[in-house]
Amino acid sequence: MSVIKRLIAFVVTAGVTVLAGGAVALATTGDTGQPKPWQLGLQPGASPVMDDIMWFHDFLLWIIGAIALFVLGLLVIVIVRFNARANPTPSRTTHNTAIEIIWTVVPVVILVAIAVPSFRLLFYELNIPKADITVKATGKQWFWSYSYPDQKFEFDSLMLQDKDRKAGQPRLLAVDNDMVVPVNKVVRVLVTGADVIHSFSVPSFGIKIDAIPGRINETWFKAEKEGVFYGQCSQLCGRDHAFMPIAVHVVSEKDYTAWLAQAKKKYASTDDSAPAKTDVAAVESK
Ligand SMILES: [Cu+2]
Repeated sequence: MSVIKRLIAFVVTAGVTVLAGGAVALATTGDTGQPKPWQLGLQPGASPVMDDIMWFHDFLLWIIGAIALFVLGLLVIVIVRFNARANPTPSRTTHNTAIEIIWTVVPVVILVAIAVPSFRLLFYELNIPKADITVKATGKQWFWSYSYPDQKFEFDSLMLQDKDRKAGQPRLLAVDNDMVVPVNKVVRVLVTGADVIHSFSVPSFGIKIDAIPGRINETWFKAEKEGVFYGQCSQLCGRDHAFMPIAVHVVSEKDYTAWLAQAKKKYASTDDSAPAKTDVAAVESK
């Protein structure tokens, strides 16, 4: 019996050590807004939704870890105590009511414990709070267009080619025209596709939603930090699927107002029904 106790103690200690190590690694994943080499865990969050997603992820990791270790412990016990040499005449027992009740009730309790925060998170993501600004993102082969319906302008956002990148702009992620939003404001994002299905995804904000032609999907985020946050089209959409990144530049309220004034001049179209200017040549020249 003491062998088993020692085994269980070892398994539990090893498990706690590994999980604690994982938690530390998760907490120290460095820069925001983009993935980094040797990154472990999720990209650091910059919105309340992503904070909750990360909490839920870590919560699940503990449960999964505990279950895996428990099953491993049982397997080790079986291997050590009930092999043919250690246990030459096996028991003929086939039923044990108490154990059968336990292995039915305990998984149900675990699933309910997971379901409650899971649904809470789902509703938090889906119930869009009163929006401060609205941006419509349209996925096109192969770039994004952002329109600010309240301001009546729209512009295209194309990936920067290597020759055009400035220092600090990440390869395959930086774009010519960032989507600009103010910090600490609820941004409602309307998402649609102009040709095929794309997907609008920004990991730091915890958002990923399909851009479907003929339909408008909506999601929201509230960026809590200033900076540039990158994402990518996350639905296979054709040849240049990998080259239509998303860059969201979160700025202060003051800078946002300044940007709006300048953007209105730069992108304004006198005719609302006119299609947005599309830089097809830049896409094709890749
Ligand atoms: Cu796409």
